Amino acid sequence: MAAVDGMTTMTTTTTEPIGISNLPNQRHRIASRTPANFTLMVVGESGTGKTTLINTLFRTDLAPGIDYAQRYTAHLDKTVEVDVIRAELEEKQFRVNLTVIDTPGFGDYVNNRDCWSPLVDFIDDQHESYMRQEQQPVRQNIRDPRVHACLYFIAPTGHTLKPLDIEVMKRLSSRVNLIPVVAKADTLTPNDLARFKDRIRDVIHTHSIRVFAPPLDAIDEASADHARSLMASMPFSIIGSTKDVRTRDGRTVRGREYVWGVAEVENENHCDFKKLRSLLIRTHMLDLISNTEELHYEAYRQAQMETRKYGEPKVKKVENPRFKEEEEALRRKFTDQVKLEEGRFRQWEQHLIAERDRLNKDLEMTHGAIKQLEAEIESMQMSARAQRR
Ligand SMILES: Nc1nc2c(ncn2[C@@H]2O[C@H](COP(=O)(O)OP(=O)(O)OP(=O)(O)O)[C@@H](O)[C@H]2O)c(=O)[nH]1
Ligand SMILES: [Mg+2]
Repeated sequence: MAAVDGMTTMTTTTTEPIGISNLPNQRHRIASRTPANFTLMVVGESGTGKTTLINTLFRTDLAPGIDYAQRYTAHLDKTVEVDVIRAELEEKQFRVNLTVIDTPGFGDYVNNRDCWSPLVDFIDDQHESYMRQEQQPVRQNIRDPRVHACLYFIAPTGHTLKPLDIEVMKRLSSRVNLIPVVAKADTLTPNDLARFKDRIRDVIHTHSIRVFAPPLDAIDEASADHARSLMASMPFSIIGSTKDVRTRDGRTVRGREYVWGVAEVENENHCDFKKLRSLLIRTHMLDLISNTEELHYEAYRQAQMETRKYGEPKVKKVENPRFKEEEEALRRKFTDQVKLEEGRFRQWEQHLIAERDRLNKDLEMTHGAIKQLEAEIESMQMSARAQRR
């Protein structure tokens, strides 16, 4: 028995168990009664295969037996706006309301400054929406829009992380469970991929980017081992494909076909897709949910509570930096156009003045000529009159 701050902690050593070891089963039953909400977001440079991976996840055994083609038809064109895909999954009485958020790729612009801003705002807005709902008197139908996991797609350059990746990952990792993935693993040789992963891990460590790590204090040794093996593979290399192809040994698999063979999505020697799926869906979905609740949402809530009064609406940032840049460019273009038009107007004005002067001079000359003619006529008339007399 030990006393801590006036509280008494007791350790019972009776042979009769009190039943707390049954808690995991209770959790099982609770979980099967109310469906869990799970939201996954994909983020990364343009063309790294985000949309393809979502389709790959949807069409493999994420939900066997359900035809998702109707619910979500594959479209592999450039994603231009945030796309929200919803699905209800059910397996052995467990129900999960899954939401996948596909975002447009960034990095297409010459100046990519602040390109992370819409992504960060999106995640904050979901926290805000949940917080506002929590503050309402009636909270039965509360909808949880918070993002539980964010897959960050790293382009398979084989070098290291780009400064833009570091910047975006830093900002995301303070708000959401960040899971970095090396996209298009089939484009790198196994050695290059291993070296690339090492370098990424180094950069992540050097810049103190907090990526999601499954808890290692699991109940049993096997789960702890599994968590450790998942961590060792981070960042997960992935291959996305929506097509079934035939391997040389006659199997039909989801993969990408090359002249020298097939890169298989679900082959652990080819990529870590299975590990990633396991982390997201099979083994660590609840950890991702509770980490969001306890760490990221709590940090958001605290920061907001410190800066505004209870129930006060959030001050909306009016402008997005990229829109601001566009606005400035438009304003510059407008000013240039006005200057050009003004110049043209001035030239035209000067031309008109010169023309007016010329015409005035003409008029003066004509006037002078008329005056002279009149004088001549008068003198002629005078001389005629004098002759008549
Ligand atoms: N080699 C290879 N190509 C891939 C892989 N995944 C996707 N692709 C190809 O890469 C191209 C772009 O894929 P998308 O899924 O549209 O990329 P995205 O990241 O959604 O692109 P944005 O929406 O523009 O940001 C397509 O031609 C895909 O077929 C992969 O794992 N390996
Ligand atoms: Mg896309």
